[in-house]
Amino acid sequence: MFVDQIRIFAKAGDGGSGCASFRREKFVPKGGPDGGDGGDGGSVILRADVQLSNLVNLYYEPIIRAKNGERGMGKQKYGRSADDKIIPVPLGTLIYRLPAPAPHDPADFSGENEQPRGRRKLDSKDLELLADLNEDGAEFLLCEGGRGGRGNMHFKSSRNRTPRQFTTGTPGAEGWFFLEMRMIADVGLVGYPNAGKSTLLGALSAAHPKVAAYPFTTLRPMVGVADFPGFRRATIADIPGLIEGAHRDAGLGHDFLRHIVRCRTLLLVVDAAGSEGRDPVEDIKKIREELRLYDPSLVRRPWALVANKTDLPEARENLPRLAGEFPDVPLIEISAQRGDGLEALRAFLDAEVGRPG
Ligand SMILES: Nc1nc2c(ncn2[C@@H]2O[C@H](COP(=O)(O)OP(=O)(O)OP(=O)(O)O)[C@@H](O)[C@H]2O)c(=O)[nH]1
Ligand SMILES: [Mg+2]
Repeated sequence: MFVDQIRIFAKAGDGGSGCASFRREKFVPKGGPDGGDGGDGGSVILRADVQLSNLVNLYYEPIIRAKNGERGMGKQKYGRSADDKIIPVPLGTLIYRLPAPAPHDPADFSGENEQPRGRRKLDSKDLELLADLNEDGAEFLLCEGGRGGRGNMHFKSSRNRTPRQFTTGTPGAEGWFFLEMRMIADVGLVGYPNAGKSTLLGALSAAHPKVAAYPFTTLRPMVGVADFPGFRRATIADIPGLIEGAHRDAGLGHDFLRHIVRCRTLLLVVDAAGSEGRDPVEDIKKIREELRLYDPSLVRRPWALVANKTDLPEARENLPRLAGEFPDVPLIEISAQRGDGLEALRAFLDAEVGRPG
C-alpha cells in the first residue's frame, strides 16, 4: 500500500508526580523528608529515514503515545523517565498541525482510540506547517514530554522541616497532525498516460517500473537513480500519467503532482508518434496548462521536451512541428524502448542536475 497523506494523533508522556514521604528508620526519629522527584514523560519525535518510501507504517498506527514518567518514591528515589517515542517517516515529509476535530464530525476520528473513518477533504487553511523533514536523520519534536514533579525532599527549609509539599508532573503535549510526503527527486517525468514514462525510467535507472500498453499502468510514484560518470547521479521520479482536467482531480495524476513540486527539472514525455490518435503538440500544451493550474511555479521550472517513440514512422512528421512550437526548449528525441537517444538525454540530465552521489 502507498500512503502519502495521513492524519495522526500524538500524545507525549506526562511527567511523573513528585513524592511526599518521610524517612522512617529504627533509631532515627524525625528522619526528615525523603520524597523523590517524578521522571519526565517521553516525547514523540518524528525522524526522517531514507529507507522508508511512504507513510504506511502510520496508517496502521495513527495514534502515537509515549509513556509517562514514573512517580517519585520514598527514600529519595527518583521516578524513571520514559523513553522518547521515535517514529520514522520518509524523507520529504511535511508536518502540519491540525485543529482538533469536532467531536460530532462523523467523517473524522470519533475518539482517540479509534481508527480514522472516511476521508474528509482537508481545507488548506486548517493546516499550519510545522516542519519539513527533507534530510536523512532530521528530527522534529512533535509533542514534548511532561516534566517530572518535585518530591518533598526539596521543600525542606530551616522553618519547615516537615514539608508535605510536592509538585505533580506537567502533562505531556498532545495534538492532531497531518503528515504529507512529497518525494524528493531531481527530475520529474510528466506526461500523458502511455507516453512511455515508466519505460524511460527503467531505461535510465536500475528501477523496474511496470510498463504496459494501457493507460494508468503506473498507480503510484516511483523513484529511480540514474548514474553518471564520476559518481554523479540524479534521482528521477515517475508519476502516474496526467490527463486534461488533472488539476480538478480528473484521472489519477493530480494526487501525485505534489511529488514533482520539489523536482528541479521536469521532463515532459510525449508520444511523438501520436499512436493513440493524439497530437503531440497539443499534448504538451495541455500538460503545461495542467501544471500551471496546479502550481504556477511548475511552469517556470527548467524543463525539456522528451519526444519518445521515435522508432515509429509516424513520429517523423511530428518532430519538426514540436521543435517549431517550442523553439526555446531542449528537444530530446528518444526511443525509450529501443534505447535510441538515451545518451543525449543522460548528458542533458548530468549537465542539468547531476550531483555527487
Ligand atoms: N514503439 C514504442 N513503444 C514504446 C516506447 N516506449 C514505451 N512504449 C510502449 O508504450 C506503452 C506505454 O509505456 P509505459 O512506459 O507504461 O507508459 P507510461 O507513460 O508509464 O504510462 P502510464 O504509467 O500509464 O502513465 C507500452 O506498451 C510501452 O511498451 C518507444 O520508445 N517506442
Ligand atoms: Mg507508467
